[in-house]
Amino acid sequence: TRVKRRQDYKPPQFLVDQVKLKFILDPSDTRVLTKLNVRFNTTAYGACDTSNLYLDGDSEMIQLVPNSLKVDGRTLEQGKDYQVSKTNLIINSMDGSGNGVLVEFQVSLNPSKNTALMGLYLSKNNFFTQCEAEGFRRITFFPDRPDVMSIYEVTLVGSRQDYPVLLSNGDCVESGVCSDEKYHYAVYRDPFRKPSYLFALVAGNLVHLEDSFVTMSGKKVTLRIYVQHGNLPKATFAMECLKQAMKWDEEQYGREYDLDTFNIVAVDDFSMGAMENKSLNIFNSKYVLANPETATDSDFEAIQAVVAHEYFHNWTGNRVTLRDWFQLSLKEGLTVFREQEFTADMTNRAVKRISDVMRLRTAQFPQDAGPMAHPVRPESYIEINNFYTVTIYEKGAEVIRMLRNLLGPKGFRKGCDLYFERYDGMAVTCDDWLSAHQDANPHVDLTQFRLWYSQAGTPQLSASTEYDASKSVLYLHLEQFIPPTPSQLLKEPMLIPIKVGILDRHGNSVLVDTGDGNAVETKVLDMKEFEQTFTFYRVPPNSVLSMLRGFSAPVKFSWKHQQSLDDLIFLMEKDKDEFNRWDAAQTVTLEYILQVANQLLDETCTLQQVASRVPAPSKAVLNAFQTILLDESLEHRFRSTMFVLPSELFVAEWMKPIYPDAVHLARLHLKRELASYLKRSLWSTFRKLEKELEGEHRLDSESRGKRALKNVCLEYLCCSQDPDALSVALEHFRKANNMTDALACLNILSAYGKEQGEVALAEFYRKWEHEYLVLDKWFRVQALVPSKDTLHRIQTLVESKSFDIKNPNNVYALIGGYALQNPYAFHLKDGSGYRFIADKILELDKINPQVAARIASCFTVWQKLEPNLRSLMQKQLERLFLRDDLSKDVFEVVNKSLT
Ligand code: DPP
Ligand code: ZN
Repeated sequence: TRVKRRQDYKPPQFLVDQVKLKFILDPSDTRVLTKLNVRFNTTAYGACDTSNLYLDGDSEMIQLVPNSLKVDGRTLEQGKDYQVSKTNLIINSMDGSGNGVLVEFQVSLNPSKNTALMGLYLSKNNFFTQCEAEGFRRITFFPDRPDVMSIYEVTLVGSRQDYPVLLSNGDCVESGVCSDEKYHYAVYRDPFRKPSYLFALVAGNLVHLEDSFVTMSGKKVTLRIYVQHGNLPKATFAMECLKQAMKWDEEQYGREYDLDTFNIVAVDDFSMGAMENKSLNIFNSKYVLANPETATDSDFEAIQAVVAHEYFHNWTGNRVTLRDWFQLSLKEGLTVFREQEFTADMTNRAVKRISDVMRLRTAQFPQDAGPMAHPVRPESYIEINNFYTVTIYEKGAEVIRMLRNLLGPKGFRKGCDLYFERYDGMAVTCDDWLSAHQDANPHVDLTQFRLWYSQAGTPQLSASTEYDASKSVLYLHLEQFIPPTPSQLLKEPMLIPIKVGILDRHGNSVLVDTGDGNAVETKVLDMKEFEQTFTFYRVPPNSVLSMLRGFSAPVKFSWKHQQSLDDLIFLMEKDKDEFNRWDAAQTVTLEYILQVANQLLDETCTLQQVASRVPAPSKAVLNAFQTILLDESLEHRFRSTMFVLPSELFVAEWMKPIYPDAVHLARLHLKRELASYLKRSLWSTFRKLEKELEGEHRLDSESRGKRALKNVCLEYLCCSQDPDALSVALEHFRKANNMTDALACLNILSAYGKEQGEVALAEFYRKWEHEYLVLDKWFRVQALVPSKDTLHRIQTLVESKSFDIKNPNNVYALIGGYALQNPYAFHLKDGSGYRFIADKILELDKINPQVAARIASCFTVWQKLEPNLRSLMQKQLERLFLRDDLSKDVFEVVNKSLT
């Protein structure tokens, strides 16, 4: 298996100016007539007599139709003029002068067999494509790399009855009925040059919602969302989001949409979230379809984010695209950042920031500390599909955020403007992105900042202070350490922007005065060395530092000498920075959970025994939570977020080795302690909010916040299995008029109520049996039941008629939920959880390697586990490794995990 390296990049030998494709659509034998105008790349290589043309093509998917290959009209002979291998088509002795040459051929393919959902495939008898990253080579032979950009003209021919809708990128320039009147056709032209990964087609029996948007220069754009029959009313929310996103990108970045139509198509079978194909976005239906009966508040928020994300790609990804796949974060990190800012503007900035950081800490930090750790711009890969990661996306977005903080909003905008102006229509690199910002901001030196792109691993930042009372001076000593990661043992110090504030004992802001004559409420310290001391002047005694406000850098921060509980509680209650109030609560609870977990290790004990064995959480902490719960001046949503304890996955990051059961018990113990101390306030808050929410369902952000807090209260009330609380939850479940409440109750009941959980699950199933997206939630709820019996439940469910292992959403919900998000149920002492998942990975690998590899990432943690689990997991990895029929995708994960 070949490793691809960034350093080996070479420009393409041949360019393709024009692509003409004609699809004759048939479920089992689709024909693709391909015409390519190619030309030797003399700019990069100079002219030569002749050169071989290599076209990528996956021969397992596509067959070249015999005698169809012509060059400039001359039919070529296989073996003599060209060869076809497993991975490409090589045409010998092509003109190397740089003049255009016409290459024509026909391929046949079988979309109905395409379970990998990469290339052209069928979903519910409709045709869809997914080409990013390397799916186009499963449609036709082509130099399938993002730096080959072409103008496309696409003709679709298909049955009028089966495929009334025919779509591709760009504008429809012609359509009509074929001479055989059973068929019709449509011709699309996309005026923008694009890489093959942005090609798309859709053909099927779909309906659409239509709207329009007038751009800032007054151009009217037709917007359409295509869905299956019956789903139209569920598309209206996504349409609103699309218009919001279009407007926001004009206002914030001056970016206008550039074609007359913009289409979104929803599909149930899709390996990822969505895809930004030029003017024809294809979406996993769960990020399009929503109404309050079937979708939760979080679903609505996810739809808003994903619709915006894909739309924003039109500039960050499509107009300016990637030179090679090592640059993936150039479009993804930037687009995630844009989407996060958009969402923050549309909803609640602090809460959005908190939820993004939760995700980073729960998913990205472990990745950055494990065998799959890679820099934001990776140096090598075996399978690029494995690099659509939280590091490329979420850490990539953090890097952009730091850059903007470094340059200031104006400087950042100047850099972005220059980037768009300079590189429009080009395929570029992360270095180009930085050079645009450097050139637009000559007063800032970005040299050291570049390390964020090349060094993997989460920097660890530790701090201590010294106070000189006689001078009112506070010294802050900082140290950074970047842990070794695969193939990167020694690291250079990074530029870490640290936003700090100072509070006096009463909670008033103290101006941060570093002696530069500019004392302000918050200041960004640029940490550049391994060790560095910062001095603050005019600091009153007993002041408290508020570090890393807004999470100004993606680092693991800690105090050398643990911060006192008093200080943490003080920050929780008084910090001016809402993010840091939440973070102080996280630190307080994390430390307690760790303390308990480290005391339990692998002792098997009940929660009652835990309670009698470990110190109770401090009254001061419990009171602080009480104060927050009852503080009406705080937004509901923020209060509910304060009660989300650090996830088991995040807690495990801090435990060496990891005892998953101890983490689970310790966390649940704290939850129950909080619940019992706050019982009365939880009830009163719950009742109050329940009243306020009575009547018609509302989707505004205040109502969403109320629901979130109400359901958090209910969860705490039920976590000790109090029968009264559980019956309220069941009643609440039954009368819920929206999915947010129904699902929250279902989660609570299945986690904490034995019989009530079963009853609710059965009722839910009967009600929603025929709603595909809702059933997916039903699977996930069961995958997440924190019980040692969950495995049996999953084993039954995967065999049930409702579960389809070919459907990625089903797999992510049930198998992924279990293996990746439910440590307590997954880590079974006899290794049966691991064995089951390894079996499923092998089964999935034959169906959809990309999905299989994502599931396989649950094994990357093995070296950090306690010895028994560690060796059980290792066995399953070795079992996988010994197979000689693994896909590149799964092989890469397994191989890296074992080295
Ligand atoms: N480029 C897609 C995204 O929007 C993934 N294929 O992230
Ligand atoms: Zn994206």
